[in-house]
Amino acid sequence: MDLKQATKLINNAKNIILTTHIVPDPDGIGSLIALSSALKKLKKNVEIVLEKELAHKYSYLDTANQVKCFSKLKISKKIDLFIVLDANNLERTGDNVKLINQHAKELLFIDHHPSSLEVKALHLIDTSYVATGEIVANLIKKLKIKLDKEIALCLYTAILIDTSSFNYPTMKSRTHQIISELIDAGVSPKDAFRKINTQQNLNFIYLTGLVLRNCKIDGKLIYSSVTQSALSKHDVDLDDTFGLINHFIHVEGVDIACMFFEIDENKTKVSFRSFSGVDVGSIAEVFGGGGHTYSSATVMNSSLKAAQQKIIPKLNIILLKINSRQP
Ligand SMILES: [Mn+2]
Repeated sequence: MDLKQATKLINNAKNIILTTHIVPDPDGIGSLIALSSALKKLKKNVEIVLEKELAHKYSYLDTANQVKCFSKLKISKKIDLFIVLDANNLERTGDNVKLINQHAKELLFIDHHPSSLEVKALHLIDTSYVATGEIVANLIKKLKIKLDKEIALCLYTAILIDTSSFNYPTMKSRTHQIISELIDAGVSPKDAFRKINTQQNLNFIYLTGLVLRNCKIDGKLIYSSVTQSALSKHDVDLDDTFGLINHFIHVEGVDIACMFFEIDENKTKVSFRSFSGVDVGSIAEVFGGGGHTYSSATVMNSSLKAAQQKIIPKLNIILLKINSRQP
Protein backbone atom coordinates (compact mmCIF):
# COMPACT_ATOMS: atom_id res chain seq x y z
CA MET A 1 0.00 0.00 0.00
CA ASP A 2 1.26 3.50 -0.75
CA LEU A 3 0.71 6.81 1.00
CA LYS A 4 -2.20 7.67 -1.28
CA GLN A 5 -4.11 4.47 -0.46
CA ALA A 6 -3.41 4.92 3.26
CA THR A 7 -4.71 8.50 3.04
CA LYS A 8 -7.93 7.21 1.50
CA LEU A 9 -8.38 4.62 4.24
CA ILE A 10 -7.90 7.30 6.90
CA ASN A 11 -10.18 9.82 5.18
CA ASN A 12 -12.96 7.23 5.09
CA ALA A 13 -12.71 6.45 8.82
CA LYS A 14 -14.28 8.42 11.66
CA ASN A 15 -13.51 6.42 14.81
CA ILE A 16 -9.85 5.45 14.90
CA ILE A 17 -7.74 3.67 17.52
CA LEU A 18 -3.95 3.85 17.42
CA THR A 19 -1.37 1.67 19.13
CA THR A 20 2.24 0.54 18.91
CA HIS A 21 4.31 -2.44 20.04
CA ILE A 22 4.88 -3.46 23.67
CA VAL A 23 7.88 -1.89 25.39
CA PRO A 24 7.28 1.09 23.11
CA ASP A 25 10.28 3.13 22.00
CA PRO A 26 10.42 6.83 21.08
CA ASP A 27 9.71 6.03 17.41
CA GLY A 28 6.50 4.19 18.31
CA ILE A 29 5.40 6.75 20.89
CA GLY A 30 6.35 9.82 18.86
CA SER A 31 4.59 8.43 15.78
CA LEU A 32 1.46 7.62 17.81
CA ILE A 33 1.08 11.01 19.44
CA ALA A 34 1.95 12.91 16.25
CA LEU A 35 -0.54 10.98 14.12
CA SER A 36 -3.26 11.20 16.76
CA SER A 37 -2.84 14.98 17.15
CA ALA A 38 -2.83 15.38 13.37
CA LEU A 39 -5.98 13.28 12.87
CA LYS A 40 -7.80 15.28 15.54
CA LYS A 41 -7.25 18.33 13.33
CA LEU A 42 -9.29 16.45 10.71
CA LYS A 43 -12.03 16.11 13.38
CA LYS A 44 -11.55 12.35 13.68
CA ASN A 45 -12.41 10.56 16.94
CA VAL A 46 -8.99 9.21 17.81
CA GLU A 47 -7.78 7.25 20.80
CA ILE A 48 -4.31 5.97 21.61
CA VAL A 49 -4.19 2.72 23.55
CA LEU A 50 -1.15 0.92 24.92
CA GLU A 51 -0.95 -2.40 26.73
CA LYS A 52 0.75 -0.69 29.70
CA GLU A 53 0.90 2.87 31.07
CA LEU A 54 3.16 5.27 29.17
CA ALA A 55 6.58 5.41 30.83
CA HIS A 56 7.00 8.67 32.74
CA LYS A 57 10.13 9.63 30.80
CA TYR A 58 8.03 10.03 27.63
CA SER A 59 5.17 11.98 29.19
CA TYR A 60 6.60 15.32 27.98
CA LEU A 61 5.73 14.22 24.43
CA ASP A 62 2.10 13.62 25.43
CA THR A 63 1.16 17.21 26.23
CA ALA A 64 -2.56 16.58 25.68
CA ASN A 65 -2.60 13.34 27.72
CA GLN A 66 -3.74 11.27 24.78
CA VAL A 67 -2.09 7.95 25.65
CA LYS A 68 -4.32 5.57 27.60
CA CYS A 69 -3.58 2.21 29.12
CA PHE A 70 -5.74 -0.69 27.86
CA SER A 71 -7.35 -1.27 31.26
CA LYS A 72 -8.87 2.24 31.07
CA LEU A 73 -10.35 1.78 27.59
CA LYS A 74 -14.06 1.33 27.04
CA ILE A 75 -14.92 0.21 23.54
CA SER A 76 -18.35 1.76 23.11
CA LYS A 77 -18.38 3.09 19.56
CA LYS A 78 -17.71 0.97 16.54
CA ILE A 79 -14.14 1.25 15.38
CA ASP A 80 -13.64 2.09 11.72
CA LEU A 81 -9.87 1.81 11.69
CA PHE A 82 -7.27 0.27 13.99
CA ILE A 83 -3.78 1.57 13.22
CA VAL A 84 -0.68 -0.20 14.54
CA LEU A 85 2.49 1.88 14.33
CA ASP A 86 6.12 0.69 14.25
CA ALA A 87 5.12 -3.00 14.13
CA ASN A 88 3.54 -5.25 11.52
CA ASN A 89 2.29 -8.11 13.63
CA LEU A 90 -0.69 -7.92 16.01
CA GLU A 91 1.11 -10.17 18.50
CA ARG A 92 3.60 -7.34 19.08
CA THR A 93 0.85 -5.02 20.41
CA GLY A 94 0.16 -7.01 23.58
CA ASP A 95 -2.31 -9.66 24.74
CA ASN A 96 -5.17 -7.21 25.38
CA VAL A 97 -4.54 -4.58 22.74
CA LYS A 98 -4.38 -7.12 19.91
CA LEU A 99 -8.04 -8.01 20.61
CA ILE A 100 -9.13 -4.48 19.61
CA ASN A 101 -8.76 -5.68 16.04
CA GLN A 102 -11.82 -7.91 16.51
CA HIS A 103 -13.93 -4.76 16.95
CA ALA A 104 -12.39 -2.86 14.05
CA LYS A 105 -13.61 -2.69 10.46
CA GLU A 106 -10.14 -2.09 9.04
CA LEU A 107 -6.58 -2.71 10.23
CA LEU A 108 -3.58 -0.70 9.06
CA PHE A 109 0.05 -1.30 9.95
CA ILE A 110 2.33 1.70 9.45
CA ASP A 111 5.88 0.44 9.81
CA HIS A 112 9.46 0.30 8.55
CA HIS A 113 10.38 -3.20 9.74
CA PRO A 114 10.74 -6.01 7.19
CA SER A 115 7.64 -8.06 6.46
CA SER A 116 6.29 -10.40 3.81
CA LEU A 117 5.20 -9.08 0.40
CA GLU A 118 1.65 -10.12 1.24
CA VAL A 119 1.53 -8.00 4.40
CA LYS A 120 3.24 -5.11 2.58
CA ALA A 121 0.63 -5.18 -0.17
CA LEU A 122 -2.16 -4.49 2.32
CA HIS A 123 -0.35 -2.09 4.65
CA LEU A 124 1.83 1.00 4.69
CA ILE A 125 5.16 -0.73 5.27
CA ASP A 126 8.39 0.55 3.74
CA THR A 127 11.80 -0.56 4.97
CA SER A 128 13.53 2.24 3.07
CA TYR A 129 12.38 4.71 5.74
CA VAL A 130 14.65 5.20 8.76
CA ALA A 131 11.77 5.48 11.21
CA THR A 132 8.02 5.04 11.39
CA GLY A 133 8.08 8.73 12.34
CA GLU A 134 9.39 9.52 8.86
CA ILE A 135 6.50 7.65 7.22
CA VAL A 136 4.02 9.40 9.54
CA ALA A 137 5.53 12.79 8.64
CA ASN A 138 4.92 12.03 4.96
CA LEU A 139 1.42 10.77 5.68
CA ILE A 140 0.55 13.94 7.61
CA LYS A 141 1.79 15.98 4.63
CA LYS A 142 -0.26 13.87 2.22
CA LEU A 143 -3.35 14.43 4.41
CA LYS A 144 -2.62 18.17 4.07
CA ILE A 145 -2.48 18.70 7.83
CA LYS A 146 -0.30 21.55 9.03
CA LEU A 147 2.50 20.60 11.41
CA ASP A 148 2.48 22.28 14.80
CA LYS A 149 5.30 22.40 17.33
CA GLU A 150 4.01 19.44 19.40
CA ILE A 151 3.54 17.18 16.39
CA ALA A 152 6.94 18.22 15.04
CA LEU A 153 8.72 17.43 18.33
CA CYS A 154 7.18 13.94 18.42
CA LEU A 155 8.28 13.19 14.85
CA TYR A 156 11.74 14.71 15.34
CA THR A 157 12.29 12.58 18.46
CA ALA A 158 11.09 9.44 16.65
CA ILE A 159 13.58 9.97 13.82
CA LEU A 160 16.40 11.13 16.12
CA ILE A 161 16.27 7.94 18.20
CA ASP A 162 15.66 5.46 15.38
CA THR A 163 18.71 6.78 13.51
CA SER A 164 20.86 6.96 16.67
CA SER A 165 21.07 10.75 16.17
CA PHE A 166 21.15 10.64 12.34
CA ASN A 167 24.05 8.20 12.31
CA TYR A 168 22.65 5.19 10.50
CA PRO A 169 23.78 4.38 6.97
CA THR A 170 20.10 4.43 5.97
CA MET A 171 19.94 8.23 6.39
CA LYS A 172 19.01 9.92 3.12
CA SER A 173 18.70 13.54 2.03
CA ARG A 174 14.89 13.17 2.11
CA THR A 175 15.12 12.44 5.86
CA HIS A 176 17.09 15.65 6.40
CA GLN A 177 14.45 17.51 4.35
CA ILE A 178 11.74 16.25 6.72
CA ILE A 179 13.92 17.24 9.68
CA SER A 180 14.28 20.72 8.23
CA GLU A 181 10.48 21.04 8.01
CA LEU A 182 10.16 19.87 11.62
CA ILE A 183 12.65 22.53 12.74
CA ASP A 184 10.73 25.13 10.73
CA ALA A 185 7.60 24.03 12.61
CA GLY A 186 9.27 24.97 15.89
CA VAL A 187 11.46 22.11 17.08
CA SER A 188 14.68 23.07 18.81
CA PRO A 189 17.17 20.27 18.01
CA LYS A 190 19.18 21.02 21.14
CA ASP A 191 16.13 20.87 23.43
CA ALA A 192 14.73 17.78 21.69
CA PHE A 193 18.07 15.98 22.09
CA ARG A 194 18.44 16.92 25.75
CA LYS A 195 14.85 16.00 26.62
CA ILE A 196 15.11 12.46 25.28
CA ASN A 197 18.73 11.80 26.26
CA THR A 198 19.31 13.49 29.59
CA GLN A 199 16.61 12.07 31.79
CA GLN A 200 18.94 9.52 33.30
CA ASN A 201 20.13 9.78 36.87
CA LEU A 202 23.69 9.25 38.06
CA ASN A 203 23.03 5.56 38.80
CA PHE A 204 22.25 5.03 35.14
CA ILE A 205 25.59 6.61 34.20
CA TYR A 206 27.38 4.28 36.65
CA LEU A 207 25.60 1.26 35.16
CA THR A 208 26.55 2.46 31.66
CA GLY A 209 30.17 2.68 32.83
CA LEU A 210 30.04 -0.86 34.18
CA VAL A 211 28.50 -2.31 31.01
CA LEU A 212 31.03 -0.52 28.78
CA ARG A 213 33.98 -1.48 30.98
CA ASN A 214 32.92 -5.14 30.83
CA CYS A 215 32.78 -5.20 27.04
CA LYS A 216 34.88 -7.71 25.16
CA ILE A 217 36.29 -7.59 21.68
CA ASP A 218 36.50 -10.86 19.77
CA GLY A 219 37.87 -10.21 16.28
CA LYS A 220 35.44 -7.83 14.57
CA LEU A 221 32.81 -8.42 17.23
CA ILE A 222 32.25 -6.33 20.35
CA TYR A 223 29.82 -7.41 23.05
CA SER A 224 28.76 -6.86 26.64
CA SER A 225 25.87 -7.72 28.89
CA VAL A 226 23.33 -6.24 31.29
CA THR A 227 22.60 -8.54 34.23
CA GLN A 228 19.65 -8.45 36.63
CA SER A 229 22.03 -8.05 39.58
CA ALA A 230 23.63 -4.96 37.98
CA LEU A 231 20.15 -3.53 37.27
CA SER A 232 18.95 -3.97 40.84
CA LYS A 233 22.22 -2.72 42.30
CA HIS A 234 21.87 0.50 40.29
CA ASP A 235 18.05 0.63 40.53
CA VAL A 236 17.67 0.87 36.74
CA ASP A 237 14.86 -0.57 34.59
CA LEU A 238 15.87 -3.12 31.96
CA ASP A 239 13.78 -1.24 29.35
CA ASP A 240 15.95 1.84 29.86
CA THR A 241 19.15 0.02 28.93
CA PHE A 242 18.32 -1.11 25.39
CA GLY A 243 20.12 1.92 23.89
CA LEU A 244 23.45 1.13 25.59
CA ILE A 245 24.55 -0.93 22.60
CA ASN A 246 24.74 2.26 20.52
CA HIS A 247 27.87 3.31 22.45
CA PHE A 248 29.83 0.65 20.59
CA ILE A 249 29.59 2.63 17.36
CA HIS A 250 32.52 4.67 18.72
CA VAL A 251 34.89 1.69 18.84
CA GLU A 252 37.34 1.40 15.98
CA GLY A 253 37.69 -1.76 13.89
CA VAL A 254 34.50 -3.62 14.87
CA ASP A 255 31.81 -4.72 12.41
CA ILE A 256 29.12 -6.00 14.75
CA ALA A 257 28.08 -5.11 18.28
CA CYS A 258 26.03 -7.45 20.37
CA MET A 259 24.42 -6.87 23.77
CA PHE A 260 22.99 -9.57 26.04
CA PHE A 261 20.19 -8.47 28.37
CA GLU A 262 19.26 -10.87 31.16
CA ILE A 263 15.45 -10.84 31.40
CA ASP A 264 15.40 -13.68 33.93
CA GLU A 265 17.46 -16.80 34.56
CA ASN A 266 16.02 -18.56 31.51
CA LYS A 267 15.40 -15.66 29.16
CA THR A 268 17.87 -13.36 27.43
CA LYS A 269 17.28 -10.57 24.95
CA VAL A 270 20.07 -10.18 22.43
CA SER A 271 20.48 -6.98 20.39
CA PHE A 272 22.68 -6.60 17.34
CA ARG A 273 24.09 -3.52 15.60
CA SER A 274 26.01 -3.50 12.36
CA PHE A 275 28.51 -0.77 11.55
CA SER A 276 29.85 -2.02 8.25
CA GLY A 277 27.00 -3.38 6.19
CA VAL A 278 26.76 -6.89 7.67
CA ASP A 279 23.04 -7.72 7.71
CA VAL A 280 22.27 -8.26 11.39
CA GLY A 281 18.55 -8.49 10.56
CA SER A 282 19.24 -11.85 8.93
CA ILE A 283 21.52 -12.85 11.81
CA ALA A 284 18.74 -12.15 14.33
CA GLU A 285 16.38 -14.20 12.17
CA VAL A 286 18.72 -17.19 12.46
CA PHE A 287 18.13 -16.99 16.22
CA GLY A 288 14.35 -16.58 15.95
CA GLY A 289 14.19 -12.76 16.01
CA GLY A 290 14.29 -10.07 13.37
CA GLY A 291 14.72 -6.39 12.62
CA HIS A 292 16.58 -4.13 10.24
CA THR A 293 19.85 -4.60 8.35
CA TYR A 294 21.71 -2.42 10.85
CA SER A 295 19.74 -3.01 14.02
CA SER A 296 17.97 -6.14 15.18
CA ALA A 297 17.18 -8.29 18.19
CA THR A 298 15.92 -11.62 19.42
CA VAL A 299 14.75 -13.12 22.69
CA MET A 300 16.15 -16.53 23.60
CA ASN A 301 14.86 -19.03 26.13
CA SER A 302 18.34 -19.42 27.57
CA SER A 303 20.33 -18.10 30.48
CA LEU A 304 22.59 -15.16 29.67
CA LYS A 305 25.64 -17.40 29.71
CA ALA A 306 24.04 -20.04 27.48
CA ALA A 307 22.88 -17.36 25.03
CA GLN A 308 26.45 -16.04 24.79
CA GLN A 309 27.79 -19.55 24.23
CA LYS A 310 25.28 -20.11 21.44
CA ILE A 311 25.64 -16.79 19.67
CA ILE A 312 29.25 -15.59 19.91
CA PRO A 313 30.90 -18.53 18.09
CA LYS A 314 28.26 -18.32 15.33
CA LEU A 315 28.83 -14.58 14.91
CA ASN A 316 32.54 -15.22 14.57
CA ILE A 317 31.91 -17.80 11.84
CA ILE A 318 29.65 -15.34 10.00
CA LEU A 319 32.21 -12.53 10.27
CA LEU A 320 35.06 -14.77 9.11
CA LYS A 321 33.08 -15.87 6.07
CA ILE A 322 32.03 -12.33 5.20
CA ASN A 323 35.50 -10.84 5.65
CA SER A 324 37.17 -13.60 3.62
CA ARG A 325 34.85 -12.71 0.74
CA GLN A 326 36.00 -9.08 0.75
CA PRO A 327 39.01 -8.14 -1.43
MN1 LIG B 1 11.01 2.26 14.52
